Formats: sequence, C-alpha cells, structure tokens
Amino acid sequence: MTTPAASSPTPLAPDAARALGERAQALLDELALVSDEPGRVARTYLSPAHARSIDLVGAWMRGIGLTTRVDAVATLRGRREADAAPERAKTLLVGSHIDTVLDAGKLDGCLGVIAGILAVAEIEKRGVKLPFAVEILAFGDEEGVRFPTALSSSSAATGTYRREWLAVRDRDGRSLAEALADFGCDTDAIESARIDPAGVVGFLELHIEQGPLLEHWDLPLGVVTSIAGQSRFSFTLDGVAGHAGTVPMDLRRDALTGLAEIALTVERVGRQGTNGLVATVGRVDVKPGAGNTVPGRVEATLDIRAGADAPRLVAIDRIRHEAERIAGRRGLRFELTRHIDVPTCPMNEDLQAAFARAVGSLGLDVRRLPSGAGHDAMAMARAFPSAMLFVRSRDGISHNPREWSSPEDIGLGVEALTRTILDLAARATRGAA
Ligand code: HGY
Ligand code: MN
Ligand code: MN
Repeated sequence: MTTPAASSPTPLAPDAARALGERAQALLDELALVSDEPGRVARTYLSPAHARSIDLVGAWMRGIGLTTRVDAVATLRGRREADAAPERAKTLLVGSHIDTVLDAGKLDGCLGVIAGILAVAEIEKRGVKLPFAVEILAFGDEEGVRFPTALSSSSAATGTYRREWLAVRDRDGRSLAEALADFGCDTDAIESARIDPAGVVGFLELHIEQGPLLEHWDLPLGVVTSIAGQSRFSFTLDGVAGHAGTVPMDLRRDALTGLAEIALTVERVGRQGTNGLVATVGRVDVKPGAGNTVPGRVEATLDIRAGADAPRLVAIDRIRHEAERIAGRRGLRFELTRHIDVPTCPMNEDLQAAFARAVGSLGLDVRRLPSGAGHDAMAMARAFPSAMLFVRSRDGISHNPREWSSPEDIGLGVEALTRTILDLAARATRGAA
C-alpha cells in the first residue's frame, strides 16, 4: 500500500540529507572497527569487543548530554530527561542492537542506535522542548550468535527474560550466567532491567531493510507493518565414525551425508511454503572433522520463518517428520532442540502512522512492508507500543560486509526518526494541553 507524500511537505535538501547521513556513516565506520576478530566485523554478546563498543557508544551518548548506564544484561542506556515535569514524564524508547553476526556489515542494528543519538542531537540543536524523556537503548544480544538465545537483552527490558537461558553455553562451553558475571553483570538483578510499561510512550527502531523491496520500489524509506515469526533450532545426527579407506559405502552410517539429505529437504519445504516461508541450515559442525574419517556426528542449526504463524508451524512439523525418516533409513540418531519461538509480531498502528507522517513530511511516498528479519522490536512489542522504519539496502544485502545504504538514505532515515519524535512530542503536548 502506498500513501502519497504529505500535501505540504518540508523535504530535506539532498545535501543536508547527505551531510546527516555522512555523520552517521562516520560513527558507523568507527564502531565497525570494534571487533573481536581482525579484518572483519564480529562483535558478539558479552565479548571484549562488546565491552569496547559500550565504551565508545556510551561516550557518544554522554557527548550529547545523555546520562548513561549499563543494565543487568549489558544493555547500554542513554537517557535525556523531559524538559517539563521530568519527575512524572513518560519515556520514549529508541534503539536497536550493537551486537553483530560474524563477518557482518556496519549497519545492521548499529544504525538504529546511532540514528537515535543523532536524532536527539538534532532536537537539541533545533531547541525543541520535549514533554517526555528519551532513552536510547543499545541491546547486546539481538543476533543470538554466541549463545542459542536471541533478543535476550530486549526481553529483559520487557520482563520476558527466561532464566533457563542462563544455563545455555557458547561453543567454548561458557554459560550465559558465567559470561554475564565475567562482564560484571549481576544475574540476580536481571529483573531490574525491566522497564515499567506504565511509564513508556513506545519504542521506535530505525533499521536497514536487509531485503530488496525498497530498492525495487525505488524508495529510501519504508514503514514496517509486522515482523515475521521465527523458530530457531539446533539438531544433531549421530552415526558411526569410520576409516575412509576401509568402510564400504553400503556399511556406512555417515552423519554428513545424512545432514546433506536433510538440508536439501529443508530447502524443498521452504520453497513449497506460503507467506514468505524461509528455512535455513546456517551452521554445520562435522565431527571428528578429519579428511580420512567418515563423519560420525554432525551438529547443525535450523532457522524457520514466515509472515504468518501457521505456515511456519506446518513447515516445522514437516521438516521434523522428514528428518526423522531420513535418519531412520540411514541408521542415524536425530535429535532436534528448539531454542527460539517468536510469533509473528504486528507493529503498533499509531506509531506506524507517526513514522508515516514523518516520511510523508519529507515529500516521500509512504510504502509499508513486512520484515522477514527479526528485530528487538519483536521483544519490545511484548510490553510497549513498538514500530520500525526501514532504510533501503543496496541489493537487499545484509549479514555480509557488502551491506550498504547511501548517505542520502541514511540521512533521510535519521531525519524521519527525528521528525517522528517531534511529531509524538507535539501530540503529547497537545494532548496534555
Ligand atoms: O536473524 C535475524 O533475523 C536478525 O538479523 N537477528
Ligand atoms: Mn538487526
Ligand atoms: Mn541481523
């Protein structure tokens, strides 16, 4: 659905959009250098790079006058008090995540945090008084790369943290509880990270689209209608390791060839699904991993998403059933463990409308689109009105160092976020009048 631009827009001049976007890109470039691995962006939850990113982004927040703190699950929070009656004012939450996938781009998550900082700086520069506080949240565990959790830090903000997550382990065998303690977090204080919904206006997240639609429509921005539900699993296949030179083909119980048949089944089920169903085997560890040994064990991941819950749940059952049949035929033991089940999440209509007004005020047509990628807004929507605005991704690429958005599009995204905050402030002020 496309809504035409506002009748009397106040577009941002291209050079102003570019300048604003270049300011954001400079910060994104600096943050991208904070990595756990040389030569590529890899910043996982509670890692040394995560700690350094908190220092860097926290300094940027304090540099624009925010007070900062790190909560019990290592979320960095930067707060600007309301200009009127701060003691009883509500809070508008703005933010995204600063953890990354491995060999990541520079924008996924980080753009939403940096855009929040630049938006508050713009509001200060324009001298506009706000009737609510603004709190910028930099979540540390959206991607779920190090631990088989996801959205754990934004879940803590909404009081939906699951304490069983504390027992999950990373690939080095370190538990989440141990990693939080190593980071200086108090796992007994996790409940203190919860934000009381009674005091919250809502949650706004600016994020790259990570897909091809805005580019296809030749639009810089788009308002998100809903976020695809997702289910994430790990699974193992156990056969028998053997000598690659002596075990005849018909006597093998090869875990890797079993995995291969299951991975092709996952792809086929994904292709046959509806509502944008996607199914992915993203990581495979082959044991013992020697070239002259028939693989005896495989540990892998399974990620299934769709724009509606029913097709996703049907696909899970089909994949489970077919994988069990393949494993049985091949003499393999198949074990599937579910780690994440997040239902399809509609975005708040009023906040969508606020984003739409801001985009329209820039003289841009307003297109609405679903998100296939997961976001912290899915967790935040459990407790607060939440909405997202997408910035066009070149070639729709993300989770890849080639991830890129133009400075003009980024600048328009920051300006749209700024105008959305101002729109909500004006409405809150009128409402209070
Ligand atoms: O996997 C996702 O959808 C997100 O990038 N964490
Ligand atoms: Mn993201
Ligand atoms: Mn991501």
